[in-house]
Amino acid sequence: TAAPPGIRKPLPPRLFAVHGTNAETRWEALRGEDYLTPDGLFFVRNHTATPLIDAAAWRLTLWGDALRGGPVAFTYRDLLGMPAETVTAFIECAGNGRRLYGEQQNQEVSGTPWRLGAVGVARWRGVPLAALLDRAGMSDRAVALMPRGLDADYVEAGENLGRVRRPLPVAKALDDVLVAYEMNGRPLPPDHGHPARLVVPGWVGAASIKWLGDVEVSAEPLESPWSTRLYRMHGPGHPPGGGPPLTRMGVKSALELPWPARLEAGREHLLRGRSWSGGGRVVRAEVSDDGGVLWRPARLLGDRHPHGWVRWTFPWTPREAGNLHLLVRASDETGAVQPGRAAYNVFGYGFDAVVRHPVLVT
Ligand code: MTE
Ligand code: MO
Repeated sequence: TAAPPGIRKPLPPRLFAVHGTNAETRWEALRGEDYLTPDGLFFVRNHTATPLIDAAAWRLTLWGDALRGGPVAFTYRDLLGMPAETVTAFIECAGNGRRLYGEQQNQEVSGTPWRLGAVGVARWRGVPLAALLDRAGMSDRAVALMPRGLDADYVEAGENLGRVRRPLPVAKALDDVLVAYEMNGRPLPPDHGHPARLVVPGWVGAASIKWLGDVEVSAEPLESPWSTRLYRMHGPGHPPGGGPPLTRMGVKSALELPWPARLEAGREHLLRGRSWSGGGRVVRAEVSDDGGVLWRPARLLGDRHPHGWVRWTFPWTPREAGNLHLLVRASDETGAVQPGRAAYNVFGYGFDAVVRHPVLVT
């Protein structure tokens, strides 16, 4: 089935300078789409406006007291000339599902009220950050990196927090972080970080800095508001000042249905959906239509990338008209299972509970 009309992003960002974008994918638009989220349906989360950067004039500078020599700048051509790697990975906002703290747990949280559409899977191609650090001469003294975007300073409630930047542990950088210049086989679109962005597989989206301009390589720990205040769990049950900086995303599932969905009674519907986890491959997805008493397994489809999602189908015949909820519960290869309730925190990060998808059976 084709996506319903009017849900693709209608105009390219060249025509508008949008000051802060929170555009989430509609899950029903993914129905009939392939494994990857098409660029035009991929959610966008910008703190300010999408900068338009000329790739030919762009430089990525590595600098800091943990380089053996001075700063090293890479051009776009330099990147294209280095050995490339490809990774299929989701990017997901830490606050994806935030709205469900209110809708489902009756808890008030602050931040962009995403439902479940602040996630997408793409095939990213670029150069491992490890290769750039190696060329720049990172010394053994390095303990922290600070990748920073070229977009404008972010001003929140009158306070200038500076350019979007978040410390990245050296171990993760050396493991699987990519400096990506392609998304789904084409140069990165402006909204997704052209000419180059980080892709930090499995971790909160905020780690995947777009419009990457420089990376500080430091012998001392580094911090920014995106690590000290934002992207930590605050509130009752969490340490004063917040828990540790958020890294890996939990397990989640979504149905490729409108919210609420309308389905006809007395005939079989082939439900489709996707489940994913920052902890590793999803190995099981189960569906319940009776509030979570009886769970039946969904059929997992082929493609399963460790940092991507798994698609599944579930044939379902609603018996009679009325309102009900469809529930999906997934587990990943580490044994993590979606809980019945997500852990409350003031900013509403990490909503990983089983979602009650409202359905009107007609
Ligand atoms: N990088 C920069 N430079 N500026 C930003 O506003 N937003 C971050 C991250 N990288 C952001 C950024 C957040 S919070 C998320 S969730 C992801 O980018 C979103 O990536 P996408 O817009 O490509 O979906
Ligand atoms: Mo985000």
